[in-house]
Amino acid sequence: MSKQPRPNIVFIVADNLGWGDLSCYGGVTPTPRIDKLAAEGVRFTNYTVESQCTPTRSAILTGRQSVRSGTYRVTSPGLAPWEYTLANLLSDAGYATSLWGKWHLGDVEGRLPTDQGFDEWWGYRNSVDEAGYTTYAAYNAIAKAQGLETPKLWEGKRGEKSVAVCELDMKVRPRLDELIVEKAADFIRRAADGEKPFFTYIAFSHIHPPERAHPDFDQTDPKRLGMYADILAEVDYRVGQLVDAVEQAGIADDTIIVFSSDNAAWPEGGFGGSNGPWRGHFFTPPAEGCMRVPAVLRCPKPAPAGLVTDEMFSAHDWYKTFAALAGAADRIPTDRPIDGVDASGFLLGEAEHTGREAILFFGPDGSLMSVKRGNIKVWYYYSEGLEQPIVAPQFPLVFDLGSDPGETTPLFGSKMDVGWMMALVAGYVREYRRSLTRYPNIKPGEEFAGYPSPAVD
Ligand SMILES: [Ca+2]
Repeated sequence: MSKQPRPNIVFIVADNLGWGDLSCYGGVTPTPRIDKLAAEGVRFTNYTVESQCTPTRSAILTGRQSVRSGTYRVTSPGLAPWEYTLANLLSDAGYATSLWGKWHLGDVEGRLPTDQGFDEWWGYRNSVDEAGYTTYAAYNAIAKAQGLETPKLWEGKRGEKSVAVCELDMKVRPRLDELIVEKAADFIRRAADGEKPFFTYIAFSHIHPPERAHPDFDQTDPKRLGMYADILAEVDYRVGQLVDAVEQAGIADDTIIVFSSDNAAWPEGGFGGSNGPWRGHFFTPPAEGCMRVPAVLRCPKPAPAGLVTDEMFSAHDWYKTFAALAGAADRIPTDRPIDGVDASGFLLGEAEHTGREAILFFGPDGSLMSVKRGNIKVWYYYSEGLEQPIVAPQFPLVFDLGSDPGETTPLFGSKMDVGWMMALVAGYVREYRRSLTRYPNIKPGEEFAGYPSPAVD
């Protein structure tokens, strides 16, 4: 029985989980709960994110390329309060909203989750890197001498100042996702009893270094040999706990559950992970292994079940899609470029395509690194690793992902008859560049107040 005409949204995002990590994507560590979610819903095999944590989270919450918002790298000061986040939009449409776990879109008052449309939050302002700071005697000595605030976990409610609740350190690290899921499940239970539909954004700390396995998963199964596999097993279990919370609250028929990742794994870093058959990793933009990650979701019936699709879909597309599913498409701002498409028809089984035909991929320096349209992929810039520069080839590199998923053989050098492919994707580049004359990109940290209205131009 449907209490709500509008669906609840449980949006779970893992940190640095690769395309090939889940068993439903061919991974070797079993992830039965996530696989079941996919089997009951949709599994995207061609889901694209941005190059790092902050950019993808910015894209999810604004529907915009992060380069437009000045959030194209992890050191960004975060989203300008002017941005109208998915939480703002759904909140204005009558949703209860909450965020649990990682934020990473601004660490100062005025740019925290409760300043950006969330009713409540609990988690950390930046990245879990900071959990490792206090393991250094030197850091502790400097923090003490200079009166620096050590990394903290925070909580806040809309209209109130966020407060630090405890240290973010390696003692709490193994239990972080247990705590995140406890808080999120409690919210789901409370919201299920409330009058409003809800949107909850649950950002796991796994699988981002510094890592430490939870005691319940730390070499507790003889089939698992290492920490990455132990943590993957935990990620799966935590997703299961959230699915159970939804089902036990009796709202499964009214609730969309999404599980995805924010960026690729970094197996070359020595810790583990798999980006499947795709070339490269977290630090090799714009290789496919850097931008393509898992995304599965389950929509209320009669949406498709067990659909595996190679339709293009991107982090930017949740915004318009959720707005449409919430019946709030009229709240999508018209005073700024929104790059996402509305794929609600596809998710409900009413349309054959998502509506996304191409994706522009920007690097951590804000440069337009590549365009992908179906299996045609064109690189304008690339990097071969964390310690390598971003360079421009003499000619753009053209790949056919259908024949060459590993992007091993640029076609121009071998065939030379691919100019039409370059011309085809150049149209999307021109369209983006044209938008900049009317809507220049916001600079990182800029106190942006809005674009002049057309009448003023
Ligand atoms: Ca990440």
